Amino acid sequence: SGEARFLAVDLGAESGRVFLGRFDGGRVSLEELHRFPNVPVRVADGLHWDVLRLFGETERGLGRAAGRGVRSVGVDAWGVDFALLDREGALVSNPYHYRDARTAGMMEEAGRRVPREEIYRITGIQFIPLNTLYQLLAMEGSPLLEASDRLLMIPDLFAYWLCGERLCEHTAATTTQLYAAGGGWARALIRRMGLPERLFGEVVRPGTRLGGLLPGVREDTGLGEAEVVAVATHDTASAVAAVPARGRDFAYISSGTWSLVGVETERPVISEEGLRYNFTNEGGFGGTNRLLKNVMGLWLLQECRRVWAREGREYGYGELARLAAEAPPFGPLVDPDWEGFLPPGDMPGRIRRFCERTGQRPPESVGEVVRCIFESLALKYRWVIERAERVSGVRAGVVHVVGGGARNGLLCRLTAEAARRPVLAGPDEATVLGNVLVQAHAAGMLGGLGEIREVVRASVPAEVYEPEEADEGWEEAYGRLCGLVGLPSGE
Ligand code: LFR
Repeated sequence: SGEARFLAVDLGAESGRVFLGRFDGGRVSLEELHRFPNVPVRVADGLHWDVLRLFGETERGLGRAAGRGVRSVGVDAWGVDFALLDREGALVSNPYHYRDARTAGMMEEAGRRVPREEIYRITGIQFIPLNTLYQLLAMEGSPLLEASDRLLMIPDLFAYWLCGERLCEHTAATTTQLYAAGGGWARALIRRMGLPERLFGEVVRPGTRLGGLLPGVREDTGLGEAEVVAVATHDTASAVAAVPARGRDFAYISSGTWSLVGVETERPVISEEGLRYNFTNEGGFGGTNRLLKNVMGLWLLQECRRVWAREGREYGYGELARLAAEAPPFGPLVDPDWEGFLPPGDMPGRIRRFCERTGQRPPESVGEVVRCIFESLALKYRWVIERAERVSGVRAGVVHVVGGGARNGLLCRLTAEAARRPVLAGPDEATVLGNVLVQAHAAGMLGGLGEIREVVRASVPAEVYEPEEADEGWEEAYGRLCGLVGLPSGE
């Protein structure tokens, strides 16, 4: 048949999934083959990802496509985290989780070695404690680092375990804050930070064919001829590639554990204003740039839900949205990006304390807490979108919401109201679609980004949320949110 089949592995902070993607030249469809939880493990030296288990589950998923004529496999995952390999390719230790506390104080330490402005000018990357740079500084003097010969980002590690090639893919490498905004490792910066330069190896562009599966993988999965493709391996890069936009006048929100909010530009935008607002410039497919900010996202809700469940109150996400819809609007607000919300912990308690310290009556019922989270997120989206427009010169006439958050009708509606622009929601599986369609590109079936987006538009209808007429409640709430941004509400 004229249909090509691709396997997409998408590793997220909450779960990993394996999909079979079918592409007939005009439309793409997905079949979920396997889904597994991604549960970090805390041991004496810190919080880790269980990558061996994740790889085992990945192989199980891939095995479900045995005998189905798969052309290639692509892996994407969250950014900034990495594996260290020794010179024979063995994993030196279990990768750390970016929410591990060891990076405390490391942004300041980096600034003592190279001034902040200079780090920004070289890399264009936001200052956020989870970056690879700060994780590596925290490992200074560690015997693990001495034993290491190569650093691979999480998706690079999986590609290596699948096909034996130890290579770094561009979009994931940009998230390290050790990569030059113009492309390539920032070697002088790496040296000035005192980090071992040998760790940083060859970089490939998204859409590069890496080679066939290792014999062991063939045996474990029953997949024969499939090859491995380096897709846009940073999950957010895959998601943005699959935003069903026409033209350039749009903002996007890639909405999952994080909300990545920004615009697309032709090249990195590095300016004083960009630095002041701490915008990041991450690499996209086809040489594009993603000018965006990390907004804390549904993490706030995920952690509340985990804490409530521990107290014996189990809520599904649907139920939480219903309770929030019934709660009164324009109650207390938080800055979702307050540092104190970053680590795992008692999120309902932190939200309560944030409100108390900023002179607001804290939310009480579960519905009020969720409403507070959703309204705070929607207003922070507006804050970021307006500043992204200013910094980039892009006019965001519409906001595309992609990822799991596109299924959250209440949050989409609140976003349209708060941001005073139409929201186009979907696809919810943008990351997987981006992964599959970059493989179709590597197979020679699709040209550039414009064609990829055309396929997404033809395959998945977007849901439209139009904002109502200007609303005083929202304007008042936005003023309050602006007053909270950047306040040190430290615990
Ligand atoms: C989203 C994401 C973000 C990155 C964060 C941490 O899944 O990849 O883009 O900032 O996770 O890696």
